Amino acid sequence: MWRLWLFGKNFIKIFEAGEDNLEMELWYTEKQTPNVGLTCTVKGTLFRCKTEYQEMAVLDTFQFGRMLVLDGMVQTTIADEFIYHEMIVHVPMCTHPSPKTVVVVGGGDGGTVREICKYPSVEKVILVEIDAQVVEASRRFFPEMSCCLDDPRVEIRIADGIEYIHSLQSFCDLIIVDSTEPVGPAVGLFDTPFYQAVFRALKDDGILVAQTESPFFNADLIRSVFPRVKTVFPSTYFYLAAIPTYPSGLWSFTMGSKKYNPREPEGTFIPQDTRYYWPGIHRSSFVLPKFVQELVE
Ligand code: AG3
Repeated sequence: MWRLWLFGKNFIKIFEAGEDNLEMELWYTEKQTPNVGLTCTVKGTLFRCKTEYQEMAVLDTFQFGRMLVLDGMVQTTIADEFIYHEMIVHVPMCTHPSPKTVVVVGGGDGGTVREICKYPSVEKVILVEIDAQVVEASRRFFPEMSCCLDDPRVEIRIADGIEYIHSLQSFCDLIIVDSTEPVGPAVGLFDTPFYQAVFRALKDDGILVAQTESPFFNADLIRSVFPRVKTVFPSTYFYLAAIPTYPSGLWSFTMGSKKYNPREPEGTFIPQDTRYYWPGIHRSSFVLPKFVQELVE
């Protein structure tokens, strides 16, 4: 026997009437491409709503724990968020000798901010998230990720990241674009005018890092985005991480740098409480399979 309990409009929880197994299986599928999906059994839907910008769901999955889904796309899960957040943060942070001011565009879940806050050199972190409800949901359902949002160095701005970056000049050491896929309000985050604004917003030795999707499924995006960053920054780099819940599991990051070379990182502080990142992974993440190398040549 199973029972569905409804709390208010959105909060659905499933309780087992018996002692052990649920008799009914619930599955969630992200259609990653028209022909491929990621499918997980779910314990239940913890939260679901339509925000001003997107449709949001927080699912409790058996395999990956709590999962944040925006417009049907898995953004992050308790089980594998550490890989993405460590790699989008520590690779640029350890490349720079002493990053003090960091701006995060997107990243309302707070996972990226949590990793940045590990650095004693950091004086100011500005999180620019367009959707206040993502931040609220993360505070409520993902305390593991949102835990540093109240760090005194962190300022949260609910605003359009593109407009905000355009307002800055020689302001920060690092800009991290922790965005959703290039749909809706995020489209402009993958375009040349935005990268030009990022260049102006950075100090003379500043660094840009952006998540740039799967080399396997999003080759066209990488083939167009990488040259855009390259026309704006004196040096451009491309690196990879293995993230189980993202399409194809192989994920990419693009770095634009004014001065520092990530292959010769200059950071003196190396975070120790990581589970994916370490100096060996830092170096090896720039070693690309041939088919990926071809995308960025
Ligand atoms: N942002 C990138 C997630 C993209 C996943 N794509 C997909 N599931 N089709 C992650 C934000 C985490 N802070």
